[in-house]
Amino acid sequence: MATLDELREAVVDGQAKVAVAKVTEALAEGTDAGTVLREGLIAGMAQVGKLYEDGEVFVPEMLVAARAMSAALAVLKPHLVEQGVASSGKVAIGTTEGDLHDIGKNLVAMMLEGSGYEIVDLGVDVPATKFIEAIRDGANVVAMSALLTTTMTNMRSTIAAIEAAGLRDQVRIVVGGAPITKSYADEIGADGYAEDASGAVRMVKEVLAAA
Ligand code: B1M
Repeated sequence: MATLDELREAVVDGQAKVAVAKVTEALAEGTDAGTVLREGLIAGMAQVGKLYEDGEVFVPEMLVAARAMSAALAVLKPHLVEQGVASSGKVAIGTTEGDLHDIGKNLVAMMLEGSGYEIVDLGVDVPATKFIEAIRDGANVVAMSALLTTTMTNMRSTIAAIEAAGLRDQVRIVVGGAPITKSYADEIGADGYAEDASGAVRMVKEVLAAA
């Protein structure tokens, strides 16, 4: 079986050590980091999501798969640097209030960090007050991630809270996550939307250039 198939399987089975070994092996074979990410890790996680939807796995299995993915991502991180991106921003990033999914957010944070941006990682389940605090501490970009249809609405209330605090013109706001679309981002008054982590790097660069 090809290394990327084995990697995908290790994520689905939640085998962190095997996933780490397979990432190392794939890189040693000369597979580029983006391919390892997309065709190994993200493809494995997508499979877990499908199995969960079909009632074939449950929350504990999703959790161990997520741990395997995070362990493998840590090994991949130094190889995921976007090249040639201008860096002049302090990005406060977090998953919206009520949302505990952090793999996509971590990936976005790591790509931005690799591109030279200063990252303030606020973690998961982040209330608007924490984003506001980060803006007052000098963040000029707020990056919000949401994976649940029930928590994506907290992006709108966070933007409203930033506005109410009189800070909206000091900060660019970018959003993303599986249920988010460009039209939703426009509707809630975000400055940018990206579908994936590489897109987020391009988006942050664009919104800062337009500021
Ligand atoms: Co959850 N979960 N989960 N889960 N989980 C989903 C999201 C779900 C789609 C599964 C399903 O039903 N098929 C579903 C949501 C349904 C919905 O809202 N419509 C779901 C559910 C229902 C739940 C619970 C409610 C389950 C329960 O308890 N009954 C619960 C909620 C907990 C909570 O948050 N309050 C829950 C819990 C969990 C675990 C804790 C077990 C675990 C998360 C562990 C962790 O993150 N540390 C988990 C997992 C692993 C998933 C799936 C399987 C995988 C998510 C993931 O990490 N994907 C997911 C199914 C799926 O996505 N197919 C699912 C890989 C990651 C790289 O992709 O996060 O999409 P993603 O990030 C991408 C892009 O979206 C984008 O870039 C990333 C890289 O390409 N992106 C951005 C993300 N943020 C961005 C920000 C940007 C720009 C781009 O700019 C700022």
